Amino acid sequence: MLSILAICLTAIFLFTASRCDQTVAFSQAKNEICGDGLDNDDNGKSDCADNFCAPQCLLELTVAPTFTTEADSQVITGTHRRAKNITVEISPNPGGSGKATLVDGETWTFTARQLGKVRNELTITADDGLGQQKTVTVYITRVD
Ligand SMILES: [Ca+2]
Repeated sequence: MLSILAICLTAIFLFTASRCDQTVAFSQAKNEICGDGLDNDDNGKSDCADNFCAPQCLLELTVAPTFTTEADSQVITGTHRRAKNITVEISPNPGGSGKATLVDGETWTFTARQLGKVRNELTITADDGLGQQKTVTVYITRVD
């Protein structure tokens, strides 16, 4: 009776040992690296097109506060982050609306022309080319 029990324990030990010898492979999760131009996590989207990069890819737009003028034109400047295009719509619109010039990676400039002696509303819109837009509205009043 004792020898039968020993055989059973050996069988149990062998079964357990064979499970411990199994190799289990874990694949390491890949994260998107924002700004390298590659789809690092293989979800079909790279950099700012990938939601993983959303915090680093927020579009920002600021306007410097200089909005009273004694001439018919006013240079407006500001800063941006990630803007590919900035447009300025002026109402009323005697001098025309247009695109701001992106001076470098962080600043922009626009010259508003033929400002009438009225309160001019400027709607400044930045676009990142990936579907994000940010708009700031400012006013210029010509006082001469
Ligand atoms: Ca990706």
